[in-house]
Amino acid sequence: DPFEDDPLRHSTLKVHTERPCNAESPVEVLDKFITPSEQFYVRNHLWAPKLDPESYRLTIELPDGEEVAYSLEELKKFPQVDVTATLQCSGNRRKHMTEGSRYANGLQWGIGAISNASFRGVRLRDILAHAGFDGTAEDNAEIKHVQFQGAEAYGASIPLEKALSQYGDVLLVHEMNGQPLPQDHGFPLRVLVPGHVAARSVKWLKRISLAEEESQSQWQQRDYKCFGPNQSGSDVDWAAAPAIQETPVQSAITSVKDLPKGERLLQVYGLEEDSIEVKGYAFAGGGRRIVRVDVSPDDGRSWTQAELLEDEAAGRKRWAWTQWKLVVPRRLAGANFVVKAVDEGYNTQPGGHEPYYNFRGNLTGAWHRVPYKNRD
Ligand code: MTE
Ligand code: MO
Repeated sequence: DPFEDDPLRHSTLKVHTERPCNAESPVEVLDKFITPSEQFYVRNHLWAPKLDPESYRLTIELPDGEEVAYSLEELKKFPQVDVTATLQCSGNRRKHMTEGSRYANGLQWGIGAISNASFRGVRLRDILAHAGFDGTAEDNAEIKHVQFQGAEAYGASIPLEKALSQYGDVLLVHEMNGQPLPQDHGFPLRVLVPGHVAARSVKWLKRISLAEEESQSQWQQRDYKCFGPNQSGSDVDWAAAPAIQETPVQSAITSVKDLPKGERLLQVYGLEEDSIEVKGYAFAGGGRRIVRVDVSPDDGRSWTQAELLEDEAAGRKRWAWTQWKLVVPRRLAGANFVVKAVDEGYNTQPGGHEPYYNFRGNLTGAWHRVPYKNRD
């Protein structure tokens, strides 16, 4: 039984499948800036390897085939870097694409295949330089990708440019929220590729290779790609679409609640009236900041701007989600609340799912609608 060493999981995780473990963060923690590690979503394609930190070795394969191996102790001697980053599965909100359009293949995730944590580790570029791979992406024109191999069979790759960038913050992490990485999140070492789809942040990292080609794994070559709304798995040229790396703008409503007397809205309208508090998250890939969150209390007829909550995020770019909040008078509420966010490139989200339907249900990002009453 390959799953016999899988860890116990927190009872509040919303489990989609147990073997392999695929579980969402519970909605109660999605409106906290830092997700507690035991409630961080889990996305495993296979089992969760139980690795011995003493005998653990990371192997780096250089372009000429030479291999350099590092123990955990050796890796921890490099400068330690903290990065606060959101990981989002490519399938986050796939359920909404299915509901808003047609069935999209894969786990029917709600809004919880996303979480945010502080990570500590060493810069990949430092380790590569130490292993003998120095210089810029331009200096190494024939090498285009950094491939990562996990201890089970999972593999993925990222462009060399991201790996070597001073501003890329690609880390080999051994701590999450101030503790050693939990087993489900890649103990003893995982890659953190902030701003990219979480599929590239390979857990239980065993091997790094510098190559001309992307990873040949199905997770690089097939699963995490998007096609047109009319295309299906039987008629696409897989090689024609690029593997997902940076991700588009995302936002979701995590709660809509009537405020109790005493916390109702006073200041804006001059009198106390029944009010509703709406909260949620917004996130953009590529290190792009969220600059605005628009919320509609009436299905998109009228809009108002949510307050973007303050936080402390480490990193050379904005790798973390932004939490937001809004209080609106109840008299403005229609059947549904709606949210959409805008990033610093003025990118925003599509109004509906149909034009963005893709048969794999990747990168669902249409406006998130939540009924005011009867919310599940
Ligand atoms: N790494 C390995 N070795 N095995 C995996 O199954 N899943 C990937 C990525 N890295 C995976 C992996 C996917 S698709 C996602 S969304 C993230 O890990 C999930 O990370 P998490 O479980 O820490 O939230
Ligand atoms: Mo994922």
